Amino acid sequence: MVTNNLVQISKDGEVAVITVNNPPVNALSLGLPEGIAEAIESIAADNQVKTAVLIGAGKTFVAGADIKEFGKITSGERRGSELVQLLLKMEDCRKPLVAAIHGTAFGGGLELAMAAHYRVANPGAQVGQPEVKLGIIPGAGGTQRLPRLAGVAKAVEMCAEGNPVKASDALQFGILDRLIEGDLRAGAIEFAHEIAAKPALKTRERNEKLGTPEQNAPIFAAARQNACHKQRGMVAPLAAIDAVEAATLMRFEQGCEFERNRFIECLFSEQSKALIHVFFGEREVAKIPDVAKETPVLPLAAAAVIGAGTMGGGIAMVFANAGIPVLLKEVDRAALDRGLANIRKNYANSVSKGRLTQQFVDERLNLIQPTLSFDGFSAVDMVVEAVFEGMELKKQVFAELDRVCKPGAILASNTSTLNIDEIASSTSRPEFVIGTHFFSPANVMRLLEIVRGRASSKEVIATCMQLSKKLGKVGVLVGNCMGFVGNRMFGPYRREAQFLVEEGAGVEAVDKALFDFGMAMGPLATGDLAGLDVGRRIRKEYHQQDPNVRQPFAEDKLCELGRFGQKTGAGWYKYDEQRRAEPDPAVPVLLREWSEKAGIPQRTISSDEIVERCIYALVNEGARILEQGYALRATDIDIIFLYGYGFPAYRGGPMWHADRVGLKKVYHRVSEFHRQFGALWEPAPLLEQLAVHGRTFSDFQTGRGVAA
Ligand code: 3H9
Repeated sequence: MVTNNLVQISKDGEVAVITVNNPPVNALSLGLPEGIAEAIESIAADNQVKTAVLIGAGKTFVAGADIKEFGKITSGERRGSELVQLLLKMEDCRKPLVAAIHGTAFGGGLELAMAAHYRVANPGAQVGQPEVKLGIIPGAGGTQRLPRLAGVAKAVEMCAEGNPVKASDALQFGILDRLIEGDLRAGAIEFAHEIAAKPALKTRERNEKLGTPEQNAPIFAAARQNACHKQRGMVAPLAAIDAVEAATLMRFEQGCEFERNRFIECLFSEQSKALIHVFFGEREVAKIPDVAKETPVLPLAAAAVIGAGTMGGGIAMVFANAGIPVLLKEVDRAALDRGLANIRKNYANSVSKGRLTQQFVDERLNLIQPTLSFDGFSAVDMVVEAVFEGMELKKQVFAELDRVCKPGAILASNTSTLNIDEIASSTSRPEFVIGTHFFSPANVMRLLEIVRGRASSKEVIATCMQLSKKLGKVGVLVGNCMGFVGNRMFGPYRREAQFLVEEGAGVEAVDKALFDFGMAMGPLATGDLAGLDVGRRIRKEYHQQDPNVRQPFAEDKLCELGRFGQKTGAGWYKYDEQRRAEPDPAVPVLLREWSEKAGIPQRTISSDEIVERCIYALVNEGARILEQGYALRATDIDIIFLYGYGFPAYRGGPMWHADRVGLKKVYHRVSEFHRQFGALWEPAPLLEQLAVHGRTFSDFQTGRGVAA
């Protein structure tokens, strides 16, 4: 029996099985709630049916509302309350309904399951209310039913933080009634027989876990504090907490209305639009126009890393964490021992913070095999080179790898600045050479820039894109230009931060303005963290000092005083032994002196100008990169900045942010800065063109592949 093409009903004796079938994730697209509602009506009217099981076809139960259809709600085309009505109908059904969950019951999917009278799941399933990650809150009673099943504290945590919960935990919290090993459908039918004669419990009438105001007050206070700290600047987590609080203070219907109003407010917000862009963007970056989905990937069962410094050690941990055995090579025993000690220290920190278990760490450490020679390299499928940043040294390493590695092994460089084609030229197999630019700390940062050399083969690209997922990273393919995408854009951003303090802005004022904008850290504090000497080395190696173009000098001068940042206890700030920053009164005095000598007039600079100068410097360079084809899409640049540089996700990334501000306005400000500050601010031709034609970066998709 079929209700519509998305929902089917079959029967197993007295148990009806309602199967939802909307691949790939059974999202609640238009027609699906309606189909389930029809199915409920038909089983209610069928005298032979005593109970029903609701189950998903394919790899998952229901992963939520169809995010692509939110636009229909904001445009007024759809009310979006079909689901709310369906859930009431399900709860009111006199015949007990059992939701049978595999894969994920997320968002509207969990809301659907909670409106059933019972829930069973297989042990690998996960449940969650991840809406806040999309800048919204549950909109179909999730904040009202979840506290009734799981209690207030758990519901607040799940709705405000949005993280998934394993089936075994969900059982313990009362969200699930039973775990089913083996065949879920059969187990759910058996369960349905068992409960057939029991009452059909309505979740909305189960008030015993809602607590008292005295019990709940500290829970909500702690949740709000946590949200302000961990989800700084985001509106949805606080709205989700308000909505769960409403569940404890109001009748169910009123609570639902409260939730609905907050849901709609959030759905219309800029933050939600930005976060939905990020959700699809994260998936879009995996799509490379000239590398088909079917491109064969190379086997990747064993790897090697050259260099056990901070980056090399971190990269070895990343492979080990993904269960891939990895050789870690250094040139001398002392360096190798130092590298291993750092890895152990990093793991020990994670254990002490409760993020990893000792057993996990022991298993991972066993996968990292230290070595001083190339023995064993002939057996690995991929090598990542992470030696000191110098072309001659890298070429020597790659020539050696070419000699010792088997044909077909991928030779990757972790360079952050050097030309991949030149590195590849030292091998006889440039098609197997590629850049894999990890971000520090490699075991934490989610970005992996995959740098396409002129000769990198499609199989090698496809393998590295797939590998990024396996390693828990977001891989973004970029072209081979100086600094690739991220660092090439970050340069002008940090340059402006320096110019601003040279013109009279305070160090803390610059960092605070960008922190308040939402950046994880201010640009000057970031310099201290990375080491001011690192930037100086790169500037020395690559920048032809054109006397007609203004260059920042403050960081070079700080370096001359031995102030390299956190590692020397002083840079833009001074640091105590725990590397806690404190403003250093010596710095403004030095800055005034240097600026006076350089003849730079001092003035008061607003926080708006600070943000515009730094962020539009990013955007202008991003426009050049996009036009030159070094990034595939504006979205790719956005994802790079979110996962590699601490750009706030709720602003969608620099290019999305510029689109929302309006490219006309951005172009206008960039042109003003050009007149005021000179050549470095020349507007990118693409920015000008899009602004003049009233278009956006999102409209502009090169679709021609990344330039090699
Ligand atoms: C909500 O429910 C609001 C409610 O309170 C009710 C309001 C009234 N919609 O991630 P994958 C696509 S808000 C549309 O690569 P995986 C995805 O874009 C929603 N499309 O697979 C991709 O498309 P493509 C709350 C969706 O196995 C394809 O499916 N729910 C949706 O790595 C495969 O996805 C969520 O936030 C969707 N809801 O991971 C859950 N979900 O192939 C969001 C996925 O064209 N989804 N797609 O690129 C997820 O977390 C993951 O997709 C999931 C599967 C874990 C389910």
